[in-house]
Amino acid sequence: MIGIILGSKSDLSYIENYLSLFEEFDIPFTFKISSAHRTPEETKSIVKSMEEKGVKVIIALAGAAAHLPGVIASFTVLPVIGVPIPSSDLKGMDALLAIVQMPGGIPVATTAIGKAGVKNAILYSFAILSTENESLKNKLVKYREAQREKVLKDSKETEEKIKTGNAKFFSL
Ligand code: RP5
Repeated sequence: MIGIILGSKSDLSYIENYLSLFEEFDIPFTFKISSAHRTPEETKSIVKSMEEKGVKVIIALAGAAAHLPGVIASFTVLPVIGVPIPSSDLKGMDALLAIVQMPGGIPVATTAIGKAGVKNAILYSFAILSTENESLKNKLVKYREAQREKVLKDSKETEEKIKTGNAKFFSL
């Protein structure tokens, strides 16, 4: 259902920790490394093959002059989410601007730079699928609820910890 393409093996460390989200949400995914400038023809075949296999959203990670998401979007009308990777000396600002500044007509959604961007790209792809999948929508709601509970728990625990000595701490 979700296709992932990395511009280079050097981008792998940014997504490794989040691949478990596919298991957690029970969403099938496929994965390839393909470069827009080193393997342009293979990139096109991969996109076409993803379309044939029923992929609904493509997530593309790319750093530096990050043209991969735009090139992918040139081959398909499927939603493409580009994640700027901070792999260059410009720490992802180059990739962010390259991905976000797509000329009008060939849309590419853009996330934050790096790991937060990768995590959100995956969750956003689930959100797209959830518009036609009630059970997935419920899972996303539960995922948000767990984050809310964690913040409340963190606040309570931290409050207890900092109430030390004779400080005039007051609880809300
Ligand atoms: C981009 O250039 C890749 O997405 C990677 O982030 C960056 C550097 O690639 P390598 O030279 O490490 O393969 O194409």
